[in-house]
Amino acid sequence: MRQAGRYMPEYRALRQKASFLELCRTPELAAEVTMLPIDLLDVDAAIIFSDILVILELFGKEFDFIEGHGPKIENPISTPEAVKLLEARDAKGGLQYVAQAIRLLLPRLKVPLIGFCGAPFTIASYMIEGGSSREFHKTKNFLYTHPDAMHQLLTKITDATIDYMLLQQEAGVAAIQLFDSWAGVLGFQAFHSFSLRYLDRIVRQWHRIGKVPLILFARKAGLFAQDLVQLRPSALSFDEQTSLSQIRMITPENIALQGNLDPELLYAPIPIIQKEATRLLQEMSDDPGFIFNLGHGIKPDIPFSHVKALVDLVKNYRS
Ligand code: 1CP
Repeated sequence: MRQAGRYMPEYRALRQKASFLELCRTPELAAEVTMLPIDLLDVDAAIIFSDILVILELFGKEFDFIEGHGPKIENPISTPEAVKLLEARDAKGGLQYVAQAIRLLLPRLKVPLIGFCGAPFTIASYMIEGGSSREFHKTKNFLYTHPDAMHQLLTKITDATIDYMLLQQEAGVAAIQLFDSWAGVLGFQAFHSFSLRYLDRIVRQWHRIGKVPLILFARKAGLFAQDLVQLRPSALSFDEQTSLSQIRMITPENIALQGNLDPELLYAPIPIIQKEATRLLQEMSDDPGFIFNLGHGIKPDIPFSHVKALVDLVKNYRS
């Protein structure tokens, strides 16, 4: 959940020297940033420093991160013809730098390393919008107007995603988290057709070829919890809009539940952070399959000391 990032002075110092994409594409630097939360916060697992959008490289799509603005993707998809022309190269060819960063990290880490990628609907939405969006008008227009082309696009992304997950598995990650950050913007029918169906394909395929656990995170998708549980990933991760103890009632014991403290809480004074985090820990204290996490990423202007106080509290908590 963006453990590393601009809220860390050490990360900001590295960013003075290199752009975000340079950090991602240079294995030694990506490894260095991955280590920051381990060394400075002492968290129980590392997540490889990268971004869900690097998979666009496999499709030959140029993109960049604009300071203060977010991602910008060249030639966004707007026609079925553009989908037909899309072809992905092998992850081995295009994303070898991620595998190299993973390999550099394994001997340095005493905690498990998590790999990750974006889920097909979320990646498709960036390809169509050309960047961040609040309303996803272009994506929704495209999927309703050209459902066949949307399915073709999602199929191509699904295949590339599985290939990329395998690359990370072979490089040695201990688990893989799949981020469907924007599935929650879809209506009931559209969610089932354009997000869930492809998550299902990935989870089924992973049951066959995956050797490491798959953690599925779907943001603002608590309403669809039942459907997500039925996919049977190793773990499900939710944002702060849901109650994990309620979701546990419909989730078999062998599926871990991860989440879901509101990252906005980290702006509050430390005693309040401690009180709210303790509440979540107590809510889930009888649950051996609970993994404490935030509901999503840490904002750049959150004080580092607040994050550190939260990690210390969780690590010292005894029910
Ligand atoms: O912290 C870590 O070391 C993990 C690395 C990580 C992860 C897991 C980053 C680094 N990004 C992500 C996932 C990611 N990226 C998601 C899924 C999680 C979520 O829902 O928050 C998404 C949607 C993105 C796309 C993205 N990356 C955006 C756009 C968000 C939007 O509103 O559309 C932006 C701005 C980024 C940049 C980014 N990615 C990561 C960092 C540290 C940063 C900031 C880069 C910087 O300016 O230095």
